[in-house]
Formats: sequence, C-alpha cells, structure tokens
Amino acid sequence: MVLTYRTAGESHGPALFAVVEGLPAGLLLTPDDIDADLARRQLGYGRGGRMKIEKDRVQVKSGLRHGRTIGSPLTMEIPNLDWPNWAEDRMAVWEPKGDVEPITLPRPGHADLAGMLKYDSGDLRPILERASARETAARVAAGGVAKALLRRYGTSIRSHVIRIGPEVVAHERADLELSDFEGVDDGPVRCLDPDAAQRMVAAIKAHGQDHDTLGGVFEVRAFDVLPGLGSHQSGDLRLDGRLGQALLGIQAIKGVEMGAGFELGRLPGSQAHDEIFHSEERGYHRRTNRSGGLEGGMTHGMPLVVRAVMKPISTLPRPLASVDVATKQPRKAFKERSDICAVPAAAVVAEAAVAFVLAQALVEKFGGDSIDQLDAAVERFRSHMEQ
Ligand code: EPS
Repeated sequence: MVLTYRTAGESHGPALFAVVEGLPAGLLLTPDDIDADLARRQLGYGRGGRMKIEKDRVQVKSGLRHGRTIGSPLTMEIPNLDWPNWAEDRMAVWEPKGDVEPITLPRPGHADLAGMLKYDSGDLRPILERASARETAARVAAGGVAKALLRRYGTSIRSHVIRIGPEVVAHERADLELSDFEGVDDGPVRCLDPDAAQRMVAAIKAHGQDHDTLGGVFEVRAFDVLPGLGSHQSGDLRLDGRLGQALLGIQAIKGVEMGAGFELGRLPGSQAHDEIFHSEERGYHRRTNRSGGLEGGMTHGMPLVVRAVMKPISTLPRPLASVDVATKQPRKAFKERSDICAVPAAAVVAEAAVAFVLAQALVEKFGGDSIDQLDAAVERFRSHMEQ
C-alpha cells in the first residue's frame, strides 16, 4: 500500500481535513502527536489577527480505535473557529441570505488572477479560500502522523529560521545536531541565533509599520534517518526530487536546496563531496555532509538537510497595482486581514512535508500491513546493514 494524504477545506469554511491512507495497522498515536505541531504552527512574531481566533486541535473521524490505527483511511478534522463569522454570507455553504459582492481586484503574487481565469470565476473568493496557507494546518496534521511513524524507528525532525528579509543568522552551521535545537520553539521567530532573532523581530515590526510584508529562509533537518530510502533507479523515485516537490508545494515557497545546495555550484569537485571512511565501531561514515544526507536520490544515514525560501506574503496592507477584472481599469489590489511574516510557521509546515516524504519512502521500502510486519522488516534490514 502506498502511503498518501489529501487535504480539503477552505480558509474561512467550516473546517480543514486531512485523509491519510496506507498507514500500517497498529500504530499508536496520541492527540499530542498532532496537536503539538498544530500549536507550533500558529506561533511566530508577525502573524496577524486570525491566529488570536484559531486554536487548532485535531478531531479524528476515522481510522483509529483505542489510539491505534486500524489500517483504514485516517480522517482528521480541524475546525475553523472563524467560520461562524463567515457562515451567513461570504462563505455560506448553501445559497446566502443576501447578496455577496464579488471581489475583483487580484493581488500580484497570489493565486487570484491565474485562478480566476482558469476556473472561470468572476470572484476571487473561491480561489483565495483554497490557495490560503490556512490549508497548511491540515498538512501539519498529516505530518504529525508521519513523524509518529518515523519516531518509532528513531528519526527526529527539526527546523529553524535562517533569514527573515534583510536579517540573517551570523554563522550558518553545517554541523548542527539534534541537541542544538533545544528551545528553538521558545524564541519569537524560531531562530537559533538570539541576536539575529532580535534583528528579525525588529525587521518584521518595521515592515509591518510600513504596511509591508517579509519572507525568509528556513532549514529542516532529519536526524537518524534510515539509510536506503528513495532510489536512483528513476527520476521520480529520487528522494531529492520528492522532497523538492513536497516543499515547493507549500504556499509561497519559491526555492529549495539540499545540503550545500547552490553553494555547490561555486566549489570544485575536491571540496564539494563527502569522503568515505570505514572503522570497526562506526562502519561507513563521513566527516562532512555537503550532500545533505542524500546521494543518488537515496538516504545514506547522515542527517537530511534541506533549506527553502518563502517569498513575502502577497496580501500587502499597502496594496500593489492591479486591474479590476470586472472593468479592466487600473485599481489597487484587494487587501484583507493577513500576516506580516509567516516564515517561522512555514518551517513547521516544511517539517511536516519532509516527514511525510520520509514516512512514504519508509513504507514503500519496508511494506507490511501491520506495524509488527513493518518493525520486523526494518529490524531485518538493520541487521543486514550491520554485517
Ligand atoms: C492567509 C491569510 C490570513 C492568515 C492565513 C493565511 O488569514 P485571514 O485572511 O483569515 O486573516 O492568517 O493563515 C491562517 C489562517 C493559518 O492558519 O495559517 C492567506 O491568505 O494565505
């Protein structure tokens, strides 16, 4: 069975949903496996008024019995607490009571214009509701389940913010370990460099006062990843490509790097690769990790390291030039309540994306309909690798 998920739900509709299919039966889950990440996703300096309304918590509607998966599709619902404010008119599911004015001023950078043209909509609302990054709450729920599965085999996933707008960490550390991430969620922007964090907060504040928005760069690391996930046999099986798709599929993500990434274009071959060593105690090992844990599209046991860039949020409080699609006359773009910066939240979403790709590759490699069958296959592989 292939492990997959699908989300549903509109930003100001009744709820968001994630349906995860292909989970082995017998996996133990707790509400906190999902809710802890949902809460982390809501944090970060620079978020707007909506986060004061929402208190994201999952309600499981199928696929679990007594806290264990039963092999059927797992359906998770996250209610939108803002829904009652939209239910009567703008996002009424059925015919609204009164007239609802269409929104006709597309925001540059948003899905608005391309979506309106593609879906023959004279109104932005149905496009923006699904394009909204509110949907990432459902992805984080699916990622929480994937993380619980990976944790069983020792894998942990962490993230941190490297840049927000003009402000960047003083030194990028290639050798960050799991313990270095302790407390990262306690900071205002999930940055490991406290001085840079202060500068980032100041930049968000200044840009907010100037009615502007900011993007940034974050990194996700997965520690103690099983080797041999993904495959060099075909392009679509390479894990680099699958991670790229998952990360670029997150709203506002415009670039992804694996390991040393774009820096590799500057280095000669002698400095770009990770030399191979072997010892009795450590087996095969490397002293560097420029590959970011991937060679030939396969994990090789070093930490997985991916970075991504998020563009600034396209709902600008001081809107950019646009065109009224009803009249074709120049107008300023539509504006509504939004965030100034959501990079710290995007890093949590990216953890979920990475977790799901790794969990999918794990299930693909080791198979099994129950968690005991999966455990046994992983154990056999581990003993085989030790020989
Ligand atoms: C978003 C606009 C804002 C954000 C939203 C994403 O929502 P609203 O228009 O209701 O103020 O808060 O993000 C979330 C609600 C969330 O949970 O992340 C957008 O247009 O993408």
